[in-house]
Amino acid sequence: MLIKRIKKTVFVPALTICLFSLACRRGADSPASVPPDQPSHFALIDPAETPADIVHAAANIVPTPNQLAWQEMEFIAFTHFGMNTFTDREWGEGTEDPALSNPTDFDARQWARVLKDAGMRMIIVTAKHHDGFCLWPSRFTDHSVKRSPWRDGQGDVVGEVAQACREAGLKFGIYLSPWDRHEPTYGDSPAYNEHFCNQLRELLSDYGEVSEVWFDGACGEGPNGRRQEYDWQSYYRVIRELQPKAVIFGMAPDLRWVGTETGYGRETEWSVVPVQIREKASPSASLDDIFIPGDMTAEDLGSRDKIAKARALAWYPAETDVSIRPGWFYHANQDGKVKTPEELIDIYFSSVGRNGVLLLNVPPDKRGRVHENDVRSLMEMKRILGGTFAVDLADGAGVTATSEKQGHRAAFILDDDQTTFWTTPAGVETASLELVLPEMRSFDVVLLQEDIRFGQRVEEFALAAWDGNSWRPFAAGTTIGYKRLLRFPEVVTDRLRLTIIKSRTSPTLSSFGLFKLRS
Ligand code: FUL
Repeated sequence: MLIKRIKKTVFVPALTICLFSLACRRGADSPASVPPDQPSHFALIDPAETPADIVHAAANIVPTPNQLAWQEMEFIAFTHFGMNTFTDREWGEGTEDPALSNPTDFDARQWARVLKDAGMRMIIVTAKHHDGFCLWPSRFTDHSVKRSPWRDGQGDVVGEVAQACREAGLKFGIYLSPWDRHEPTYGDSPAYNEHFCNQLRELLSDYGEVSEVWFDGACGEGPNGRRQEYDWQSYYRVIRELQPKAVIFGMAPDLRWVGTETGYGRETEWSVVPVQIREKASPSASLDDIFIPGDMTAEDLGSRDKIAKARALAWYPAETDVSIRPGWFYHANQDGKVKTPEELIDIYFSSVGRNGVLLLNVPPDKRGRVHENDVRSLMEMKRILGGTFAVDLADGAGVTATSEKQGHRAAFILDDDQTTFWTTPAGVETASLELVLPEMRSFDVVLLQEDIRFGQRVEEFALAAWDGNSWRPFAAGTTIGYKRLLRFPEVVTDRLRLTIIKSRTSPTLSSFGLFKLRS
């Protein structure tokens, strides 16, 4: 990574650039990029706050440790598997005979091996989809693997996947559909909420560490014609109590749905966005207590215009889910429609490369194995991405950081043992970073990362290369966030410049890398 090299090769204009130690950064007199008050993952907005105050607040909202750990996984797997795999459907009715669920060669270790080899860091298994069939032997229903001939009714898909993840060093997550078309109490709101919490308790107590709990918002009519009112707050309480390191997706305040199932995030993707909260929220309430799940599918979620109208702002990053096949579940007639490596790579650049986490669904087949066609696409994707990111062409570069404030050149390069990052003094929101490469190099991918431990700040940036006579622009963008990947026609140069044109407060970067896309 470039990070390490910056430490060795940085050169700085005398008097204008300061090197700070980690201790200084975390101390009471921390540099400008650290807000004076305790950084938080959400903020209530007082109606008296000016737009400038709100921008400042937004710029200093930070991820929780759980959100940060989730973001750093970057690429994670979904495995839709269950009754629909055997009935060839996407949504079951809840009336299916459990005997139908009977994989012939179930092998969770094969799932873990393939998905890990593909570069994914976690598997989220569909413990229960909308049809209500449970892939673990729940004590609270008979509609489960207990009544399947598979392993003589002694099988436990959730348990085997959890174990395979542990062995492979993968994180493990669960999808538990609140909408349950089988469960008789569904629609009798208090009774079903209790049933759902019981199932959550089982899953979160019996299978070791769970790193993500996935809730979608689907909510159909109950069998008695009534609509189920989900008690989200009680669900969050169970999860926080039993798995304090887990993040909750979707109808919860930790992770938001990116808004499409295409795998493509927004060009401008803010992790700090307005969220809906209950009226009369007390200033001491936790976000869990006051959060109301809302529609987060709009194109613009976090611009200055949007945050100016917010009552509350939260670190609420995007998870980008998509299936490797047209359906979420396996269908033999889609064996020829597995996404190509090129399509998967385009999705990777448009999700991970746009400040999101890519949640790629790879649905095991009726054998209970990841199908050969899916394996082939995934391995080829991995080969190309692995080759691309193996060599950072910014390695060995000299780095100069400058910024303009009232005519004075000033910038900070902050350094510690784990990471090097770059920021500017208080009030300096435009700046540039110049890389001088050891020789002419050709590249067609730029990687940028903000150090999101301090928040997300950059609103606009541009890149230019020196062609011997002048600076030639070759790429530009808006948000960076945790990671931004840009592709462009090949550039050959030994000098390039990143300009932060606009940011919400001192821009703070952790990486600047250059790569050549492999074929
Ligand atoms: C949706 C569900 O209805 C789909 O079947 C699938 O599970 C997808 C990931 O979430 O809400």
